[in-house]
Amino acid sequence: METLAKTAMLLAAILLSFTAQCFHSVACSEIDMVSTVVSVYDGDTFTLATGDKVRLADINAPEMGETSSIEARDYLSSLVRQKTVYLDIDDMNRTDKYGRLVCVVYVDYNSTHYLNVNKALIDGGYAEIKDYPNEFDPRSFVLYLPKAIADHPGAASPLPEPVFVVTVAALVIGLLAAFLRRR
Ligand SMILES: [Ca+2]
Ligand SMILES: [Ca+2]
Repeated sequence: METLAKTAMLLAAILLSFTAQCFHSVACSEIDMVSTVVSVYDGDTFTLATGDKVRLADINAPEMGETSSIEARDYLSSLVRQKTVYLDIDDMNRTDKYGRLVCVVYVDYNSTHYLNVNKALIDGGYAEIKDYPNEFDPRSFVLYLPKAIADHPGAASPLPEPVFVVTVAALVIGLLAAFLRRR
């Protein structure tokens, strides 16, 4: 009986951590705002048609005046200027200390995928990873994000539905409680 209870407890713990990961991955690929970019300041900052300034999350491009700063700015400009951008805004702080929206930025890549601009700057060697405290983990960035996942989190997710995982976890915990009561 004790072994069974231990097994059930272990199962419940695994399922709960898996559930947390599901919610995390869903939260990490949401589109919070759609706008157009009117100007690009440097390799990690631009201005939207709404007047809001955006700072790309968890990356660092050279400041203007530093080596390669023009190349980084021009590359970011080629990806976003006068284009529609899909912004995943940081749910933890929303803006940085300068009032800029902290975002993972997506642009249309093709009919099925967005391009992750933050990741494109890293992969192109124009910016480096700087993992600030926010909702994002730059190590989990993928270059091409399926639109189905970003627009309808969970619907086309390769992960099991969070509701299903929660139900199974609740069942396991219920069983565990029943075992403990009978001891
Ligand atoms: Ca967000
Ligand atoms: Ca981070």
